[in-house]
Amino acid sequence: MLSKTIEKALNNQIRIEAESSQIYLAMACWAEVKGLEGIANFMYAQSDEERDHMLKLVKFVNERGGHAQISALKAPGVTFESFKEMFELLFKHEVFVSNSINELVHITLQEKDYATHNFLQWYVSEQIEEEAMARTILDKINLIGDDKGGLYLFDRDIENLTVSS
Ligand code: OFO
Repeated sequence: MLSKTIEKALNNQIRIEAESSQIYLAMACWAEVKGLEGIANFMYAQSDEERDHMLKLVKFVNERGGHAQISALKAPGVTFESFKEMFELLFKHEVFVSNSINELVHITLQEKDYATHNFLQWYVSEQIEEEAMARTILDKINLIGDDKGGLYLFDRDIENLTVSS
């Protein structure tokens, strides 16, 4: 059974994962209208993954005697200065999510909720992977700089960057 404190903290994370999905969906749309199909597909997949992260939390909260809250979401930014800016925002957002998961893990220890603590370990590992992936992408984008040909090749190759869900 979840304590009210844990239920509230998990519901907050549900909203963050839902907002992450929207943020990446907006990035996918921007890349698509710019004609960069590979980046768009990659971001659509990221958006789907974030929705899965949200659903996993929703099910956990409901199964543990809580009630998952489906709340209003903050609208994401829909345009970007450049792909570099877009991927910088993605990286920053993943770091923000990692901090939020860490805080959640901290609360479970304070509350002595070891079941939720155990459940959250999957998110801890996932964030390590996602931060690493975002950093790899940023490194590549920084190498490319303003080179259009480089961006074209990057767009072709980005779908091969595999991420687990
Ligand atoms: Fe939900 O993993 Fe990224 O943010």
